[in-house]
Amino acid sequence: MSDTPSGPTDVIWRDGEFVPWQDATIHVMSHVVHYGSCVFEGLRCYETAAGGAIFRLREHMRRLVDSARIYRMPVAYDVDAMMEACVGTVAANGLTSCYLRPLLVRTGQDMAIVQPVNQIETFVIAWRWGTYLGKSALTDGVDVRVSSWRRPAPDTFPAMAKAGGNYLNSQLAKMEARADGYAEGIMLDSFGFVSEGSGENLFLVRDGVLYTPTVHAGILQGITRDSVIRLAGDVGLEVREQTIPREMLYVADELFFTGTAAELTPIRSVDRIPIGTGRPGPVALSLQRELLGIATGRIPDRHGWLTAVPQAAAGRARAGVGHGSAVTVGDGVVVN
Ligand code: PPE
Repeated sequence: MSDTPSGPTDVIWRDGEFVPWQDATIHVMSHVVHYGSCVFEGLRCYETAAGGAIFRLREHMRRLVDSARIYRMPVAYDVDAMMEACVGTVAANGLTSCYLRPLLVRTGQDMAIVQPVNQIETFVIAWRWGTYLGKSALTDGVDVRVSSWRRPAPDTFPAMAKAGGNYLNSQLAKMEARADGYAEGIMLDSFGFVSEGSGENLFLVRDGVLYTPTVHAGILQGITRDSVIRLAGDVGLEVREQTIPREMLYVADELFFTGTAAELTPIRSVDRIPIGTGRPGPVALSLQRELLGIATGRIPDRHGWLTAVPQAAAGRARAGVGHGSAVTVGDGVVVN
C-alpha cells in the first residue's frame, strides 16, 4: 500500500446496496453535520498469500454496535450483517489490502435541534492506505509531544464509544502536535495521568515489563491494544494495566503506539527527550513483527483474528458493478 490514502475506490456500501463512490452523499441539514452525531470503526484488510484478510472484524463490528448503543442509535444491521457488509465492500472494490471505515450517521433533518430524530444511515467505505504516521514510522519511530489538550473527564464524553464528536478533541491534539513539528500528541486524562494519542493507544516498557493505561484513563479500548496484550501473554511478557504518571514516559526503556491506522509505531522521543536509546526497542519491534506477521498471514493465525475475503467473490461483484447494477451484499460472500 502507498503511504497516503490513494483516493476514491469504486463503490461504497450504503444500507445494503453498493453505490458509486461519488453518490454516497448526505444533506447539509443532516444532524451529524451540525452535532458530530456519528459512530464509526476503522479496520484494516491485509494482503495474505491466500488473498485479502480483515483483521479482527468481529471485534470491530461489536465495538461499532456498542458505540451505537451508548448513543441511543438504533442499529439496522447487527454484528454479523456488518461483518458481511465489510467483506462485501472489500470484494466489490476488487481490493486485497485496504482500510475500512464503517459508519453510522444521524441523517435526520429536524431543523437544527440537538434532540435527534432516529434516522440513521449506515455506510462502509474502503480505501487503500499505507502507514499512518509517516513513511518510516514503523521502522524508525516517531517524535511526539505531550499535548496541552486532555482527554475528556469520565462523565463528559464516553471514551468507550468511537463517536465522531470525540475526534474534535483528537483534532486539537493532532493539529497542535503537527504545528510544532511532532508526528503526534500524547494526551493526559482529566486527572493528569497518561491517556493516549489522538488516534492510538500507548504502551511503555521498563525493566522488561509492559505498561499501558487502564480503561478508566479516558482511552478508547483499542483492539490493537488488546491484540498486543494477548501477544505479550503468549511470550510470557508481564503486562500491567495501570495509572501512569507523565514522568514515567521520559524514563521508559521503550514507548510505542498501537492502533489500526498506526499499527505498532515505536516512539523515539517525547518532548525532545530521547526514549531509551532513542531508537525503536527490541520489545516493540518483536511485538510489531508478530502482530503484522499474523495480520499478513506469514505467522499462523493462532488466535483466529483473520476473516478471509474470497477472491472469486471479488471478481463477481466487481463485474456486477462494472455493468452499472447495485450488488447486494451476501451474494457469494462467505464470512468465517
Ligand atoms: N484511541 C483512539 C482515540 C483511536 O481513535 C484509536 C483508533 C485507537 C485508540 C486504537 O484503537 P484500535 O484501532 O481499535 O486499535 N483510531 C482509528 C482512527 C484513526 C484516524 O486518524 O482516523 C484507527 O486507527 O483506525
